[in-house]
Amino acid sequence: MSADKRYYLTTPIYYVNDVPHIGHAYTTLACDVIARFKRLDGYDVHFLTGTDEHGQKVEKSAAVAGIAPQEFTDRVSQNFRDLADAMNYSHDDFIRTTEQRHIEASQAIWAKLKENGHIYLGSYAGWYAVRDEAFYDESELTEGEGGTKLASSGAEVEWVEEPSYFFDLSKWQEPLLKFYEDNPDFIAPKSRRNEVISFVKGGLHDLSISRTSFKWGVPVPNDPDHIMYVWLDALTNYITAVGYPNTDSDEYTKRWPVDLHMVGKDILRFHAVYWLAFLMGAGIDVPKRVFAHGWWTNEGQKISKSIGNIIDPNEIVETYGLDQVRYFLLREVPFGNDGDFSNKAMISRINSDLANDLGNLCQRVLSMINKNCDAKIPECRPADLGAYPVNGTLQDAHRLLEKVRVHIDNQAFHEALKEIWRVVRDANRTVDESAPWTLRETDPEAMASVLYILAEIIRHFAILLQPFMPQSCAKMLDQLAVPENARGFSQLQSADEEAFDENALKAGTPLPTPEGIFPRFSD
Ligand code: ME8
Repeated sequence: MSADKRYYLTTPIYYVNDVPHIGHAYTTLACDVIARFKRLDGYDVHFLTGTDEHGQKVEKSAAVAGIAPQEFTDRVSQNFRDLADAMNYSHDDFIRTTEQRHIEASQAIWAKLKENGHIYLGSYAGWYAVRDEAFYDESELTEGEGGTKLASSGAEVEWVEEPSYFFDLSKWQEPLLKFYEDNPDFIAPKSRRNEVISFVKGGLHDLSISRTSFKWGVPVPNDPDHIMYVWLDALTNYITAVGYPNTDSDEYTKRWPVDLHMVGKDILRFHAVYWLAFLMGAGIDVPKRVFAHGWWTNEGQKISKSIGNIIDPNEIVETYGLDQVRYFLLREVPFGNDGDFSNKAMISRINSDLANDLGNLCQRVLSMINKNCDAKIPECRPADLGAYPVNGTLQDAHRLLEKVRVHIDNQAFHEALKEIWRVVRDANRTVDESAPWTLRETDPEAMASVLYILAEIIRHFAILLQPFMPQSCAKMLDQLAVPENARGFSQLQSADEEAFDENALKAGTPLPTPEGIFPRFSD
């Protein structure tokens, strides 16, 4: 496979102290859709997710649970793997930062940074927020209740004073700014790129990258009194997973640099500033792109364990169905913006787009074929091609892949779905205009042609929508008797052909009895 047909993408690795909620499900879902899309489009994909298991926050949570940190992380990391199964994610690897391969990689990047002269020993005195696992300047703090001090994220900070190794981040301001300028698509969306640039322009301080006041982390090479700062350890997971420090290995040379780091807006700075500088310092190629998506709230409120309004993905999947949830999350909110989850919005989206538009189209076309065409794929008379309104819709369906591909490459999932739905709605309109039920009386062969064309249109939708709704599309393709090995994007017809190509549905193929795929919900 040629080098440009490879795609490596990652999710953040999630802190194991939290219960997985809709926010975590969202980021990994977005990556899952891209991974599935690229595979169907002929790419050799590597899709990585996992859990971030070191640091003070996890150590504290384990102490509260009354068990050793390793036992605690073994238990709670499983929650994230269960979520991955429940959401039907297709990741190729699930990394845990407590694994030996990762400890070795983290120590290796540290040694490289040290060897290249970017690490020095000093002592840290300043503010630290355990919740964010981040250091803050006095100027960034506000006064909280009872005289506490709060970081800009709302997390409480504590004063930390201890010996620490530092990374010479202050020296990277100019190289970083030059990199952002030379690579305008590195940070997306644009508004977030501007935020990062102004942060870096504001000046960078050297970064404390080791701690001595607790133990739960990767030991610093040759100085085991120190453990590595959890973010340096965590970010390194992205190269651990492709075999670092074995940079000559096939896996590493094939996969790195990564094509896309998908993150939430809360952790963009760590990826687009610190990670970039660490990699540059270690002489490692840098990522091609970082996309920072927006934040979900629940019925207008911030999602938080303390408020008790966490949306459990398992519960909404149970209520609405897995593919319905997958569709809603990526269709409802322009990817990159913040979004609000509400049951009302979910029901309205499912009913209008899935039940009324796509579901109804499939149901009416497949039932007509079942009743009037002996439950077999009908024949399309060449003379009828171009003669009925459904033909225009067929041409539009042929053009969809090209358009949708661009949106997926821009991580514009909502645009990709909108593009497909324009044609889905059009298909419902042109069935009415082509009126196969009237043709049944006047010209049954023309009715067969119209139904064949509609079945071909549905085949295109079902193949294209697989990344978003894998199970439902599999049902749609089963109902059209499309073999499992004929469901890739290479089976879609390209726009410039006049007649049907060899991948089109074969007349005479027997079809199963149609079944509804997207039930309506009462509002
Ligand atoms: O930050 N809306 O882990 P984390 C949308 N371990 N996305 C949300 C969300 C919400 N309300 N809440 C969480 C960490 N997320 C580090 C990452 S990476 C080397 C280390 C998603 O468990 C979003 O992707 O706090 C966010 O960036 C991530 O969960 C934070 O997960």
